[in-house]
Amino acid sequence: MDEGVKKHWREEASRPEFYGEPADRALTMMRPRVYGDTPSFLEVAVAWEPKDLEGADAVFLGIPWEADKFLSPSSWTSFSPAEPDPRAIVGRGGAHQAPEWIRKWSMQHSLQLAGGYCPEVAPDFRLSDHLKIADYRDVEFRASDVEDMSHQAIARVSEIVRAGAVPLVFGGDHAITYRVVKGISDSTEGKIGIVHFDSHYDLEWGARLNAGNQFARILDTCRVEPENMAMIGIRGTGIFNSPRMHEIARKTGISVFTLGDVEKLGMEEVIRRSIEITMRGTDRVYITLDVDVIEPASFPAQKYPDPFGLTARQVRDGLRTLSTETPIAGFDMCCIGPAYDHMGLGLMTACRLYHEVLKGMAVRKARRTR
Ligand SMILES: [Mn+2]
Repeated sequence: MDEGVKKHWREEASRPEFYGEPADRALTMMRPRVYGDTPSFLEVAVAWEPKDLEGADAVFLGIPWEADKFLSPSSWTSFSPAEPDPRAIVGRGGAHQAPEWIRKWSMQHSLQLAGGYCPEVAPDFRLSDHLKIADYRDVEFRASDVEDMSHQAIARVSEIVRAGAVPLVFGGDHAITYRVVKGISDSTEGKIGIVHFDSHYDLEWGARLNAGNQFARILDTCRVEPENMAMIGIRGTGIFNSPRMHEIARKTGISVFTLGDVEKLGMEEVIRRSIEITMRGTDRVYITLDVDVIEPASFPAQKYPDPFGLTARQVRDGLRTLSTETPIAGFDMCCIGPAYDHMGLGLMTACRLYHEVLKGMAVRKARRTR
């Protein structure tokens, strides 16, 4: 190694700025916490009230809601506070624990140290140079009260949207998607398209809100048309899919890309078509990701695992293109079961997928302002 370079390196490394922020601040205990010892996502600034959202581009929000808990492989209950059973086979619980654990695993990407440095985008690209990001903590609600949770979640999402920011949400089970889209739809103008990554159609119909009928609610009460909706990764032999659900998708005009379609066409082409579908006559695209669409070997933290899913890399590529090429209305990831993870594998991947959406938004903004 050149002696001059070596000397420069040694001197640079001794400066606090080498890590992006003064080291004494970065290493202090006074780092952002949303509750207890739980850091904010990526240790971004915590928003305590609506005025803290001013000027933000992206705002994280947790909705730690889970209903329909399973008590054993053969029985389940609605709105029970039961804790997840690590031995559960059919019914795995604990999606309400995901917001806390995603935030904890996000510390390894903390913006406090390197500002969200992304050398794969450009040698000098940092998230914090392009986006103002905040964490608006978790929605609070009366335990097991789905209506109270709905009202609280819709209100918090509306505050984020009215501040001009994009809500990036930690579920919860898939019921939370209705509240996020409703909050966006109620506080903005224009139509919204939806990209839905899932192994399940989730096309149930029912008066009581749950994690399988959220899209019927969305299509019925939000500014979203079935023709602007694309489902990606539908597969499997699970109990939640049926030929009749496929028929409903076809009749309403929802576009379905099964796992077989993705394998045949490639993710790039599926995303290209999904952008066409979801942006036709709309202003923005909402993305919802049920993690059971991903191969469970690389994402064990799942409530409804099924082998041979999409690879985490395919999902990453899809999120990357969607967030870079379209104006995102919002994003949520749901049905994560931290109790079933292995050495943080799934939670780490979840963090990176949120990171990917932020990166896409930052690249898009940098392009616009250049
Ligand atoms: Mn699913």
